Amino acid sequence: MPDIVLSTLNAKYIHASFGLRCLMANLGELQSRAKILEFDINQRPLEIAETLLEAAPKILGLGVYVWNAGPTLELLGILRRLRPDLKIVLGGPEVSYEWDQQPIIGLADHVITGEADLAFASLCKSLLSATDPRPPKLIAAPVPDVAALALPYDLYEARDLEHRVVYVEASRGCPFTCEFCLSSLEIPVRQFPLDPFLVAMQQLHDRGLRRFKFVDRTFNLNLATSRRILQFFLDRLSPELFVHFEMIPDRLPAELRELIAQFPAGTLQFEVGIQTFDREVEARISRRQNHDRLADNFQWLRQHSGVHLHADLIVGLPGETLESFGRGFDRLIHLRPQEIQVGILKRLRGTPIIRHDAEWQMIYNPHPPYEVLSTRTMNFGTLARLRRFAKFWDIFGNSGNFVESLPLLWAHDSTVAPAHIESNSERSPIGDPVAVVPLPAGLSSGDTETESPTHENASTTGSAFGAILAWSDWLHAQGVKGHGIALPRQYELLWRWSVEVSGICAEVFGPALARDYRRPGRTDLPTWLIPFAGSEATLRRPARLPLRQSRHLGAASES
Ligand code: B12
Ligand code: SF4
Repeated sequence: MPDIVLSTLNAKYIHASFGLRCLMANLGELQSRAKILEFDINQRPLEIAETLLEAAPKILGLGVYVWNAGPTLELLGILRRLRPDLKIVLGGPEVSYEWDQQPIIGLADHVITGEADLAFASLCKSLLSATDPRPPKLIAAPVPDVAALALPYDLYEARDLEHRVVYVEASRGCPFTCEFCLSSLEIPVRQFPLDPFLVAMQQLHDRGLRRFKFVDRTFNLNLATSRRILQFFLDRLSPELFVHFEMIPDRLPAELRELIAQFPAGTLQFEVGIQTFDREVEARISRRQNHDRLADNFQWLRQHSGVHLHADLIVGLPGETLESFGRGFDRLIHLRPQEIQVGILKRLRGTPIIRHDAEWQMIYNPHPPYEVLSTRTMNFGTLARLRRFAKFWDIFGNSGNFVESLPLLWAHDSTVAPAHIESNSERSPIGDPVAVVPLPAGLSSGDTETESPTHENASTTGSAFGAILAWSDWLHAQGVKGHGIALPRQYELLWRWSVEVSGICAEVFGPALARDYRRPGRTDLPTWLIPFAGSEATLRRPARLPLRQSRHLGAASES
């Protein structure tokens, strides 16, 4: 039986906890007396408690994050009652700030705030030795010298390497000060010594790992380090290799471009935070970015590299309006990232964004993940609408399932067959409720979804944002929920909205939709789409990459 159990509830099974492995790696001689037991938030606290109690540890260390704060509180309630003698130690970003307001703290024996790689080991030593005086309940971990830390990579097991997202880090901290982000508090930036780090990457590679996910906040900060890491992977190219980095968007000097350009399409993924394009909002939340350089870098990446670009925008920042967010979304669409993640602002514990609460009437949900509910410039209804927009955009835009057909929703009239425009002078731009084309034979009429879309956004009609918002409003009006929509139904819904309701030409839309359906290598086709199938061979996605990325890649390689 282990004396120490390190545990957490990950966001999903596929996410391995990197933080726990860091603590384990630095336990020194106590490591042989410790064990990691990981769970995910879809498991029931009662079942988790059963597994933890079976292990019968003396000390239980639990990693608390915004995604697991609720179930972890429930878990602790159970454990406290059944094992009052168990020493419970909490740590992680969620309990590192504003602990005095959290009921979970009352159930713990000790809380270590900040980076606890070394502090957890010291606490365990004290708790397991009878001689030491009782350590305090609240322990602020001194910022560790990362050069002195033992690296955790050999703690990834074979099943992690095969089935889970494996996180790695070459640096900690961020020099920027975006007020919504916890990393803005983690200054200064500290680099792990590069040689031992690359040795560890080599060992992971030797063990078969081909998908590396870097958690560094700003990978492209230190040019020399970024270059060496990129060169490391360039020297180990293989069809399965996939490397994810988080980048700042306005820094991509020639020395980095030269290496990036050498990677085959789909090998690199860059997650690029844009968050907002509104100058005033940016200044208000202390975020600095150069828009011209950002646009130039995006254009270069799309034209000269095969990098999969995943860009982030935030809804609900103080002072952001529906219109300013829409303009930002359209601007980003023009920069052509393969994915745009639309996230709702969260008021993370410890972040300075709260200084705007009074002036911008920021109201947040009191429960994790503390999403914004209403602001002076976006009321509850608007935010609810944008939350749906984000979900539907993810299903229909980011999924890569509709790369050819979806843009027709906001495309110009040039995409409509000229003969059709002439024969239907009533046809208006996207959003007009003109049902002009009958259902293709075989498409079940099922629940009739031919109501008019809402038209609150005349000002945004014609833009990608306006088009997707109108589509999202319509889906909502049909009672469609933003999850669990079977793929054939997605195709059917998109057809109905585009052709029946919005009046897009069926002869243009049908073939595009059929090609989208077949792009990932599907050989079948819904019967109602068969008339539009054409004779071209089925388009196959490259099988080696994660599904989403490969669908986008399939589309890019055809254009
Ligand atoms: C990987 C990751 C994820 C993964 C999940 C990983 C998992 N295990 O399940 C995914 C991609 C799903 C994810 C999602 C989200 N994430 Co995230 N994510 C990260 C990321 C990039 C890396 C975490 C990591 O490994 N860090 C490196 C390790 C070394 O640091 P660490 O985990 O903090 O661990 C140290 C300390 O916290 C402490 N510690 C940790 N565990 C324990 C346990 C004990 C007992 C002790 C004593 C100490 C301790 O010691 C560790 C070593 O120093 C961080 C940013 C970052 N770079 O840290 C954000 C971060 C953790 N995420 C964050 C957020 C806000 C989110 C989202 C809400 C974002 C969103 N979509 O809006 C979602 C929520 C998902 C959901 N379902 O609700 C915040 C967390 C805020 C909070 N209070 O928890 C972070 C810090 C980003 C930020 N800068 O704001 N995320
Ligand atoms: S949003 Fe990105 S750049 Fe800004 S503080 Fe957070 S990690 Fe750093």
